Amino acid sequence: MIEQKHHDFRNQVREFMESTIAPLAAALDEEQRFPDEHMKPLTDQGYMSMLIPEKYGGKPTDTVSYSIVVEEASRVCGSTGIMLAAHNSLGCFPILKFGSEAQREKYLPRAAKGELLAFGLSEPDAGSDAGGTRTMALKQDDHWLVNGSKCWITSATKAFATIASARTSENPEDREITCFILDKDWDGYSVGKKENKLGLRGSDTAFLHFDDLKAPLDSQLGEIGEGFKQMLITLDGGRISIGAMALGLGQGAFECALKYSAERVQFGKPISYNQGIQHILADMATELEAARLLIYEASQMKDAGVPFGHYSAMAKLYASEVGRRVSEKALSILGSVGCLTGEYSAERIWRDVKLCEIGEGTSEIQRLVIARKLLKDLQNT
Ligand code: COS
Repeated sequence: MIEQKHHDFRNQVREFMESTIAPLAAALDEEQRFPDEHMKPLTDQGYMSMLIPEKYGGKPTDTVSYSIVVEEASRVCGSTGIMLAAHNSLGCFPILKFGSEAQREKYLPRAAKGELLAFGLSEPDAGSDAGGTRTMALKQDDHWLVNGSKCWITSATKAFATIASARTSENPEDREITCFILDKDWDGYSVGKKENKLGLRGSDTAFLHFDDLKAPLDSQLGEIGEGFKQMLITLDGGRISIGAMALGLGQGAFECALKYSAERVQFGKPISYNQGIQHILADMATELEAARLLIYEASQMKDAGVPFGHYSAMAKLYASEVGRRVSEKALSILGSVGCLTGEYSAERIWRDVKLCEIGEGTSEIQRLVIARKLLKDLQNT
């Protein structure tokens, strides 16, 4: 159960998203265009700095409020939802949590001003097997020499820096992984071509390449060998935001189908008069509400400082599967018009939501994380 202040906050956020973000959503998808014009309004609202303390220029909020922002952004525009989720949870969080004071002072004020940060974990051969990183960073006298490539990077062409994982031992048996903050303007850092995607087409996804990139020694994030855990801890939080994104997308599809069912007349009455349609709408609403409760609970657990990794995996798993199911049902209710682009957002949502079952860990990985926790708890009883 969330507090009244969160309901009030949602109303404010919804008004902003509907007036400022929604009008461009269909065009961004159609043109595969990143919404540069949205960055200032989102920054002014504080949505680019929800996890950044005030001393670095941020407007920090609790995690329920952050989830509401990602949910409401995604309700009208999935591409904006994923950009916010990646920047806050995967870009700002690890610098705040694991960075030195100098790193926080260097990066967080820029991030709070709306300059994007990216997160480089995935590689062509290291997806679910996040520890299979092949990118190498070898320590030289006065720098790290970084070589490798990262793929599926959200905001890759826009981000001014990326938190990237790399192996720091030449011994292939050794899984020593360390994280680095790599600046876009360093020699050897380059961005591949923007991907042409099924959904979230307004979000900016590309490869990053590091070719003999000489990173200063102080680009190292935290301790040597701690990178894998840092990445997984970061994903524990990020998965709440991907759940919130799926929830917002599903909510958008549901509202579209509900409204249409009350307007569309067949056999002399709106199709919503049919019990068959009513039952589908009831299931959609119930599943969305259950997903919402899981996401807010995971958010509250994170803020309470209790272990929440298995819970964020549950929230992401459930919300992303609900988002997919709900958007598919919305298409069925809309029928042929649902398959057209333009007037109704259902087909765009159906394409956008699929990524929520893949990004930041597939549904299979979420089940693995949850099952490991269940079995570990059993062992400890
Ligand atoms: N937080 C902190 N530490 C964690 C952790 C977490 N959430 N999960 C695992 N660890 C620790 C383990 O405790 C273990 O520590 P020790 O070596 O000290 O014992 C270490 O990390 C290795 O863990 P494990 O052996 O479980 O690693 P696996 O290689 O089996 O991988 C999974 C575990 C599959 C859960 C992990 O690789 C994963 O989440 N993969 C999906 C990655 C992903 O989401 N990719 C998409 C990125 S899109 S941005």
